[in-house]
Amino acid sequence: MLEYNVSKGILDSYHTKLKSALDSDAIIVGSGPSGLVAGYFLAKAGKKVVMFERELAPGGGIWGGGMFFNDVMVQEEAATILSEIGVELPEVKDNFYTIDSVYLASTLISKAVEAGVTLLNMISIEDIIFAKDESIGGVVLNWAPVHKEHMHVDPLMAISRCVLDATGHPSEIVNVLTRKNEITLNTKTGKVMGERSLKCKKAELATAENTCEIYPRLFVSGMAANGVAGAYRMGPVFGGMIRSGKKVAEQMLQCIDTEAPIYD
Ligand code: 48F
Repeated sequence: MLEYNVSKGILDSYHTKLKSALDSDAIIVGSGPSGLVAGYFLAKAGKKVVMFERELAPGGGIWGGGMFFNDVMVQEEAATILSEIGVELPEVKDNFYTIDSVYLASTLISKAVEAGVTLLNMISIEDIIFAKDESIGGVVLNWAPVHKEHMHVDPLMAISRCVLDATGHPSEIVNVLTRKNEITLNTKTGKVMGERSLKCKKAELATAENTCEIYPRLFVSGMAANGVAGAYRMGPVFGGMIRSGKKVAEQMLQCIDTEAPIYD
């Protein structure tokens, strides 16, 4: 009977979680630093937040530090945000905190989940759903191994008041939106401008600046925001990602408090 109860317990619990995730205030695609910080602040504000992550381990690019040396750098400007979340900071040196990347990833994940984010890993978002007025009304999901194995399996769908593309360098959600539909983005050219090469200082400032509602009810944060806006990359410096996560949460809160999308 123990065998039966273990299996039944997991199935009951997961299906309750997944069914509830089908209708939320905010869907966050990607659980890197910007997505986790955004999720934390949205959930803290009392919103129903669902985060989809295609990998087994949430945390995105935090774990690997720089070239597997598992430390990351965070500037003073982002330190207050980390303290607010409950991340303990080491001593500051030359305006930088060098933070153990395993500690940062695991703490941001646990703080986001404790705040109330429903984090569903091993699920990949492959497309978006349009609401009646052509704003974004949700996402199309499938098990990540279905994509990895190129299986022909139809997906399921989840609706939401707003969606965040926090997929990092590939800006996957914005790219699928523009590839499949003739739409205009909130960028200088109206299109995806593509990521530029590495320029730390400029890229760090640009990450927060480029964080925005890129299309009605679709937001971008972190490297996805820079990739869409034609900005530089920056390597293992994470202050911009953290500031971007907090900024996008504030923008999404305003969107959530407007009228809900209407569906056909
Ligand atoms: O890349 P990632 O860590 O995003 P970020 O918040 O942070 C970037 C930094 O890690 C680093 C950097 C800092 O200086 O440049 O690269 O912009 O995390 C993105 C997460 O999204 C997941 C992916 O597995 C990763 O964990 N992801 C990407 N596409 C999808 C996805 C998708 N279609 N569905 C679900 N998850």
